[in-house]
Amino acid sequence: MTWHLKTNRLRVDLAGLRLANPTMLASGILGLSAESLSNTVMDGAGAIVTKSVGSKPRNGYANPTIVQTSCGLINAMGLPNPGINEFVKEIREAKSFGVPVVVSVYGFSAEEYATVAKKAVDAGADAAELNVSCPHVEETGVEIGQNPEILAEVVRKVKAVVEKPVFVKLSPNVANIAETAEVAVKAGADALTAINTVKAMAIDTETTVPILSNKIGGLSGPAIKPIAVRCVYEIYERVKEPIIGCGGITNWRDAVEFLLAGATAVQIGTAIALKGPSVFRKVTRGIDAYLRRKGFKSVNEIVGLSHRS
Ligand code: RRO
Repeated sequence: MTWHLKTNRLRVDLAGLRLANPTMLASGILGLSAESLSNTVMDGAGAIVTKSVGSKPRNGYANPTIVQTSCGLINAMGLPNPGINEFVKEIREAKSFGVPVVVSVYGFSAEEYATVAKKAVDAGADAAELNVSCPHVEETGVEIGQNPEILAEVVRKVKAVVEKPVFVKLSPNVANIAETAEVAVKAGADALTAINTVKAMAIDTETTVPILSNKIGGLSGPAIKPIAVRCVYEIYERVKEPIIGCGGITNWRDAVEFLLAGATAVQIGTAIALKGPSVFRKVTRGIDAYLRRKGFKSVNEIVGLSHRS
């Protein structure tokens, strides 16, 4: 049985997607098999985002691909995925869970992003989230998100072939994230996800060498939450399109902070790895209790509220 707190207070409209509550599974930690997605949905996620998928299968980097630090995780998975042709089966199965399914897409060219996004939507995806922000795979990810011309071309090419909402996941590893957001929106993005991981590394003091096989990876978890809140706040001041907050959310208060900064919904990733999928129902219950305590009738009333002060 899927758990959902059935109240209108928590419903959100995210660029046309209807969510029973504003929590979403972030791309990455889970999301390659329909089975792992299903556990998350049963624990109350309002929507799910899959692991990033590309045009061809990819093994990703050698181990170690993940290291736990005192304030979060650093990963350099290297985009492991089975390729979109294989992945369409998982998308079809995930559709049966009863929540919107967002497929995270990457490519090495604008054409590749468009081809993969179209196949995902044809298989039933309710939206595509363009990963233009992976911090450590060459010629995709942040190399696209940091270049306004290429970013705009990617978004335009995807929008030309996909009739479902297109989200763009932004990198914090840029000089001005609001400017990048504006480029994406002008090219047709329907919503923005902020943020992907922050470039980071860890070194083993005994062996004296970097721990990850790729040496550099992306930091997620509580350490990046204040960075992510600032990014959402800055984007909200610049664009009208909905923002999905992501980065270090572990409890309801973190989620409320993102909503006040301007997020319409929030994505949770690392907290699932650290605390398990029950985090969705705890965050959802906490948001609902906060709204009731403060006298708000809908979660929408607090989106961007911090800007009015
Ligand atoms: O697969 C990864 O190594 C990865 C990706 Br695609 C991403 O977008 N962000 C991240 O931290 N890791």
